Amino acid sequence: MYPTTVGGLRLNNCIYNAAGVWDTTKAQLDELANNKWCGGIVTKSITVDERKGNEYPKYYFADGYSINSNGLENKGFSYYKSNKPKTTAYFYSIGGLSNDERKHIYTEYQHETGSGIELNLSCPNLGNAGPAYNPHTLEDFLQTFFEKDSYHQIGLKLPPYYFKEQFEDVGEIISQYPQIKFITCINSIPNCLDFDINNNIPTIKPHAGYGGLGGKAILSLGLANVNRFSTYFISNKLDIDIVGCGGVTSGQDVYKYLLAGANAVQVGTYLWENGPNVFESLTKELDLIMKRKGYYSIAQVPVYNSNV
Ligand code: RRO
Repeated sequence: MYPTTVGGLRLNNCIYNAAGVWDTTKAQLDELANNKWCGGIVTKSITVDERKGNEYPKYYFADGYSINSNGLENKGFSYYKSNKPKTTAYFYSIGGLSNDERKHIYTEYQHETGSGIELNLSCPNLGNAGPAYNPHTLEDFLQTFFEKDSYHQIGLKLPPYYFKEQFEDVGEIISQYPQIKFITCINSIPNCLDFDINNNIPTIKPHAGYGGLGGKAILSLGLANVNRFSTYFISNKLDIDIVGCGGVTSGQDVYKYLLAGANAVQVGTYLWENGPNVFESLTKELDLIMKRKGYYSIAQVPVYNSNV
């Protein structure tokens, strides 16, 4: 086991689920909580009211990658509060369909001790894109979200960015809000399409077949996003944790996220396809690499600084 902290919360292992995977029902949450290898739990992204989400089929998996357009299916915000498992670090993923709704959900959760908040500003499958897709909408959102003198401690789930300037712009905006204790990079890649060639139709039904790409295919983009932010935070002496997410299917991949600068790693598609036993196998694979290198703590992994 490799303990870590994310946004001030202690996790007994640095590997856990990605928001939206194995975290919608009480049975799933309990299964994660009872799995000692799963270091924390993030809920499915939450709205005030229960949502059925988009029509089926809304998830497709083949050849190591997935496309989803789940559409924020969740059981509503009180469900995730009353069914909070006792044992593990628990993060509410706040979805919300508007900025007002995000704030409303947040005010219900903010003073709960022992829980964290991962504010999802990057859902790829809603009509209007989440505020983090554009630095200007991100800045406007954060300005209204953090009222003066209010006490907030949150993390942000960010979309993938592609250009160095984007990381600098977003990094600078984030640096102005000491309430932001961690970021999670990356959400699925929006606007992806695949075909079922037997039937000459897209593989998923909502939004004309377009959805968010996850799985092995997005590992290197996830690593790059973690490392760009890690390098920015180190250069600017910012104490913000980074959770790596995207494309993990082995202990090697977990180790790569640690090298890139992550404090913890979330697992999405691979967990969805194989179930919670993956936490044990990923940890044991990571353990072999760590032992081979003589490391006993993730703090010993030499974080790569790309500012050269
Ligand atoms: O529910 C979804 O369709 C969804 C969300 Br909120 C998200 O943040 N990322 C994703 O791939 N799917």
